Amino acid sequence: GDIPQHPPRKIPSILVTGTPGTGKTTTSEMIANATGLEHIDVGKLCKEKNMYESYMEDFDTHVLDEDKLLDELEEVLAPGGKVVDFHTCEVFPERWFDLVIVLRTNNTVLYDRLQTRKYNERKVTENIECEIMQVVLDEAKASYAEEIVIELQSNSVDDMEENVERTRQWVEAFKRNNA
Ligand code: DAT
Repeated sequence: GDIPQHPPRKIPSILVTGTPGTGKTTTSEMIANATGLEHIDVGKLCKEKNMYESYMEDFDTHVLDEDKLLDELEEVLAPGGKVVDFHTCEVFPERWFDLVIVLRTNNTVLYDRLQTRKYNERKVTENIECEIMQVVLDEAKASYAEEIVIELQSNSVDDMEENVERTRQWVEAFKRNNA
């Protein structure tokens, strides 16, 4: 018989991804407030539960313990109703998400945001290059069905508010269609 694609969900789960500084956490928090979905900040969770295998000093970056993270999130994501934010998306199973939002920010705006964060110069450059090369967008397109991946500009507060409102409407439609 047919293999079910994912368990039927009445309430969707959304992944918000993008290069660091594009606005994932801020936007996800606003989506959670607007929709009642629960915000899961994966970066914060990794820090709190120390889900790292090692640390790369040159890149000022921790290497993720993916197995530990996936085990932790599997139960949390099972019932749906989550807005998950993380800077990479290829680690997650496709079945977890009904919508994948990739936030995009132009170089100069992103540069300023990363400077403000006191990232070292190498980390700033890495992330700007990642954004220019649209690494996360390509990753999302390679990892999820084309029709559930959307790219949204996140350069201004107006952009952010529009993105949140658009997502709120999408969640309402999903709930109506799956009631
Ligand atoms: P991320 O979670 O992708 O690393 P963030 O939500 O922490 O990004 O945002 C980084 C900073 O930039 C934070 O001070 C909020 C600001 N910001 C994010 N998106 C924005 C937008 N669309 N317009 C204006 N400021 C934004």
